[in-house]
Amino acid sequence: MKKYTLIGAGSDLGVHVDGAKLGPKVILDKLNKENILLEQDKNIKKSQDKNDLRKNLDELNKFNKELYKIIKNEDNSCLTIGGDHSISIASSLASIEKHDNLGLIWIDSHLDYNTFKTTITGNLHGLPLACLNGLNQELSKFHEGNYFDPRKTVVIGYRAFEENATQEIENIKTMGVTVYTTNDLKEFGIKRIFDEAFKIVGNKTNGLHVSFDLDVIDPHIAPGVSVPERDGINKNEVKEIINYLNSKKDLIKSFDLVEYNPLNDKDDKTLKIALDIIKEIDK
Ligand SMILES: [Mn+2]
Repeated sequence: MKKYTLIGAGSDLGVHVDGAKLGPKVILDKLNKENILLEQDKNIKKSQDKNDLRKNLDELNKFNKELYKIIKNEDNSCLTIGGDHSISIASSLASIEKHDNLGLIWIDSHLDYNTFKTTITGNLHGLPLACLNGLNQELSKFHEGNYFDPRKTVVIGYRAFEENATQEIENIKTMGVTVYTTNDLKEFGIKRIFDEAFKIVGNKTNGLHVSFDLDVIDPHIAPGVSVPERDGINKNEVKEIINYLNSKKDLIKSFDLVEYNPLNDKDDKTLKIALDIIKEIDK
């Protein structure tokens, strides 16, 4: 079975809530496996300015540039543990640099498809997926190669409808990304939705990058995230998704597990789920 190189990406520079930067170390300490841990500079004071629509952009770029270098130089497939979702800019672009023409499956309750023009908060973890399709390149100056083709990019688990997301939805529709909602998963089942997703990303591809944001899970089950969204998927559905992904292991060139925030967790519920997912994926 394929083993991943475990990379901890301890940054919460992309989000106003603190804590996700602590996640990777907590997880990696429990796993007790060889790993590489990158942590954000402890002296950084995150931007608190409400009018700042590029919060911590320089600091984030510096962190991601370093992460990108580490993953690009790693021969093995990488399992990158976040950190907020902005770390996936580095992990997935490093992966497409190594493998070219990859597809992308983004499992998340949010679209992460804002641009610098449409973000109302300036929290940059709301922008990474748009960046991976070639928008927001100020977030990826360290990368000179190809971006992910939007027609081979799929979001699964979206449900943050109550947010002011009109512009974001407009962005993602215009680009031609396929989006499946949490309701789609509940109505049609994991297998059917993932079969379709793999058809979209998988044909004539060198493989794909999978990015799993823990906030796709219901906050009653996994409260330890920075921006929880109610009515998420349950434990069995998580299990079914991981089993499905394991059945396609050869196609998956790199994997992220992001947004674990130990400061918001209750009784280590989210930590246990994160550890289970990693143990299943990396066995
Ligand atoms: Mn996300």
